[in-house]
Amino acid sequence: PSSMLYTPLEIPASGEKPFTDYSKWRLRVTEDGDHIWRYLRTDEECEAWPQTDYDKYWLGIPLGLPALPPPKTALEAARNGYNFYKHLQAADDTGLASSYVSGMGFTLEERLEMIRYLLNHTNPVDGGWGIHVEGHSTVFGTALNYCVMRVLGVSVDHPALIKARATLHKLGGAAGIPSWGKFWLSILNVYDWEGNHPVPSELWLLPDSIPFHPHRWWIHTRNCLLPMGYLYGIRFKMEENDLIRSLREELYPQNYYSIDWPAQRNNIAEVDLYQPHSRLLNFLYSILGAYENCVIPPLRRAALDKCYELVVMDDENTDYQTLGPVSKMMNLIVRAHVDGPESEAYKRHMARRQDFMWLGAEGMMMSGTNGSQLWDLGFIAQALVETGLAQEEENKESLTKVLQWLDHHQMRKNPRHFQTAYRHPTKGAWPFSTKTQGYTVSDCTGEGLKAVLYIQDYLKLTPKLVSKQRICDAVDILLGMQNSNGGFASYELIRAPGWMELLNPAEVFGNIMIECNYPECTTSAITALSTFRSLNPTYRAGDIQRVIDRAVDYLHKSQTPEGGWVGSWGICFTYAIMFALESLAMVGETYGTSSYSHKACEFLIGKQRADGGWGESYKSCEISQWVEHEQTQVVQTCWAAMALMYARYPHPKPIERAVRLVMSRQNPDGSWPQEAIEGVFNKNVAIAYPNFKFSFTIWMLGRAQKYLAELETLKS
Ligand code: LAN
Repeated sequence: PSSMLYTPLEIPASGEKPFTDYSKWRLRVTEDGDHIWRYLRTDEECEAWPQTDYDKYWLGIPLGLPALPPPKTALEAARNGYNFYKHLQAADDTGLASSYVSGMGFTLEERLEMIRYLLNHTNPVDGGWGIHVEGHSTVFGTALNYCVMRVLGVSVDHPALIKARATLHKLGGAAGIPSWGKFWLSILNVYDWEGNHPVPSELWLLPDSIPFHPHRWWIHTRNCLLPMGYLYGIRFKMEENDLIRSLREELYPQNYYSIDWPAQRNNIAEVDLYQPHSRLLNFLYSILGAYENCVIPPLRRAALDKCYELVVMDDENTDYQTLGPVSKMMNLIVRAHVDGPESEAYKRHMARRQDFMWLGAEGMMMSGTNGSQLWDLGFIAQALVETGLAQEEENKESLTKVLQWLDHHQMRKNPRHFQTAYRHPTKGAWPFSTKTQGYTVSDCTGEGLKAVLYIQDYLKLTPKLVSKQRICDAVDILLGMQNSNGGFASYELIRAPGWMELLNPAEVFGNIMIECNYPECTTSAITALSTFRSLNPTYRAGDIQRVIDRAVDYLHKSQTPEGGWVGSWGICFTYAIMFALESLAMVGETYGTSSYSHKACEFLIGKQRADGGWGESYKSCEISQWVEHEQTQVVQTCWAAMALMYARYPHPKPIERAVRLVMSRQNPDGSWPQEAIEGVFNKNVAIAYPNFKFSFTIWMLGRAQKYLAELETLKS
């Protein structure tokens, strides 16, 4: 409603300094592992709830920790690293009242810090925004973030917006925004629905057995296209108000009211285009476009009802977090429209939105998930055990907390709406973030399982919290996630044929229509199975052997002619090679024994830089070819060195040089500075994993200490 219009704000030209008092922000970590940033208003509140080290760290406030004794060895550097990282381990605040911030809209402080985040991430050259923080300016990034700034209360003549607008117009204006942008602008009523290709909700009424039924699509794609189908079907749009009318003038170089909207459906700005439509898709769009002119009302109604039902099921399965932030905000609109702003659903959605809002030193952003809790814990747990740091008395308490967390967040049953919501089983699995979100991910289950086994079985110092039965549940889930050609996908089995990719409508994302196999996911799954088998040699031993054999076969076949593997979730070859070589080593294939491993090591060695490190750009992921980064990257140097060690690379020099590089970048307090972005998704979008600079450094350095010593003894 128009009453939702925010008051205009006076915003400084630069976002360098915080717009709110950073000493008043607190990260609340609930018993269920949710992360919620709160702004305390009074001094009494601040006194009663002092800022923790992890609050300060993420806010960019110096912790003032003393310099640690300068490390002389790799292990000492790893120990210093964990000494620091431990300060960021959160404690549950089971004591605090679980009252949710449930105002409508955003608080003033949140608005200010979101504005500041966007100001801090404009492209320094042209003032636009890209599809991710390191990308070039696009119409998608610039038009959407421009709208966000305006909605939040930034005035039309703010210097940053003047510059962004000029860039947007130079790129042709918002008319050429890619399809998901067309969708959001239409929702906001600053783009005509006629300018969108149809999003047919009727697809959901097809028999489930049809090869292209939407339940067979990759889960993120279908969970977004589902509420999109609903909102397109009813042509939902925001009520017109002064801001909307003004945006219609600001976003376009031409007169909004004279735009030929149907002609915009295929108008995608050159700078944005990553994956052009296939001819098949354009052909289907012409049929669907004709159908939109003569929809059969009862059929549309039935389709919309089915979409709504599925939206509700996803809301209820995830306690209103939904699968991810994009589907979440779309579901929220559907529920607001159908259930109304007074409904419980609406209120829960508002409350749950907080789980996705993250405050960093540069302001407030929305994250790609409600955190990366399991993922980060899984790696650091294994790192501590493998390096021996876990056995050190001072880390015992911290490790016990890790195990408790892993125990709490294993899913114990299948989702409430299970087959009806087309869900993959969850019993026994671990999610990427928390069990409330509750989606099985193959590699998260693998890393979660390994972490539990490492702590419970390799160390004798902790109670066994996760029972044998639950461990076996995790094994069962993993065994059930292998695809017919031996690989593992992300959330589910591959449910549709490969040609479905021809229907990718999103222009800015690659590989999103169906699940596919990933070397990374495959490795996490089979290394977990193998770790399990070494401790429990009798349980489903035959199945485990078969799964591992087929997975290794998949890895052999997916190696590129140059010797690498293409990574899909981290950047890029460096990331995937680390995983693949871990898998191969597990079945005895190393540098000395396997041509696959040998070739991969040589490939990596060929990329080592003069300073001893590695650096690969996110652009590798876009084109599936190695692209060098301008700078050496600590995290990638660790991945590469880990890969060489998995492969039992026989020459110490390259590993020693990597160790020196990583140690040279360590701060006196044990931490490492943030460098370039680490992760990626859908080929074209980079995403941050800020804890990798701790887990992989500690892990690599600790392993290297042992590995280099071993090589030394072998030599003598
Ligand atoms: C993630 C993050 C983790 C990642 C790994 C576990 C590393 C991977 O091996 C499997 C896939 C998974 C779980 C993954 C899938 C896609 C996610 C959820 C993300 C990259 C984080 C954000 C992204 C999601 C699609 C972002 C929402 C944006 C849309 C455009 C839909």
